[in-house]
Amino acid sequence: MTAKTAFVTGATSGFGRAIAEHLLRDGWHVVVTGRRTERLQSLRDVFGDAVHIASFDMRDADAINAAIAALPEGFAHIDLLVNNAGLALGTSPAQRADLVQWRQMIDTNITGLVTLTHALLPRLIEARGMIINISSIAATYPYGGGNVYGGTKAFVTQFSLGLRSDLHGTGVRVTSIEPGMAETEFTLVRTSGDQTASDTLYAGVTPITADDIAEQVMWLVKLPAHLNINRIETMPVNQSFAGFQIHRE
Ligand code: NDP
Ligand code: 8X3
Repeated sequence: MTAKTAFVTGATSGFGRAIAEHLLRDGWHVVVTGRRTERLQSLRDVFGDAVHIASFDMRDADAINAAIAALPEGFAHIDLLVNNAGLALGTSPAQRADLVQWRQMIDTNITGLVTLTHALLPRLIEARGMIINISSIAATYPYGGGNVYGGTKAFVTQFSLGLRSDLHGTGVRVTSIEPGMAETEFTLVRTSGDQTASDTLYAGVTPITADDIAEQVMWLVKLPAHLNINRIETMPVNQSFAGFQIHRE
């Protein structure tokens, strides 16, 4: 049987790398993307010809389209798109936030994601395939300093539901995965490389792991073709909700 092909963005680290590895171990062909090409090469070193490296910046539409146009035979028919690449930058309240960081989150998490999805939709429809978008609990639950990051993830969740509507009748399935606190390089990136801040955030917690999310992806891809899981929201047991804040005059 011909191997199925997945396109996994942000496969250099965290969820994306774990998702790529789980799919590869299950016999899939995987197009892996990210800016740090040497990390993508390390996947190819382990999994060989089942891996196609497409190194580009999600903010560069021309590079996205060129990478898709250059997909070799054996990787051109896409059965699964995992829109995972993304980031949070900064934890400051809106009134002290950096506009450059805000724009980078929007350009990556929203504009890059929709550009890539738009380009791959014809292939996904032809394959009666599946789209898995990595959103976040930040899409639903606001928190101080989450401002634009939460806004980008609310977009990802709502875009996922909208895609389901538009793709009605095509057989293409769409799921929004919405994880809570997970230990990856996410906080290191968010804090511009502050390892202490990252270690402090996860101290005394058993966070979600990248493998936990990869296992959700594997569960989704093995479901019978007549089922669509719209959203999966997951938190570590150590994480839950806090109340509203009241400012008293
Ligand atoms: P990591 O920082 O470990 O991984 C992020 C991935 O995104 C990397 O592979 C990175 O690749 C890629 N990426 C970021 N910016 C770009 C860009 N401009 N162009 C191409 N690739 C890019 O974090 P996670 O694995 O945690 O994050 C994966 C997704 O999960 C993100 O969308 C994040 O918002 C979401 N998420 C994370 C949670 C968490 O607590 N960790 C919880 C909920 C959702 P490279 O830098 O090599 O380009
Ligand atoms: C990452 C989870 O709660 O840090 O999307 O925003 S959170």
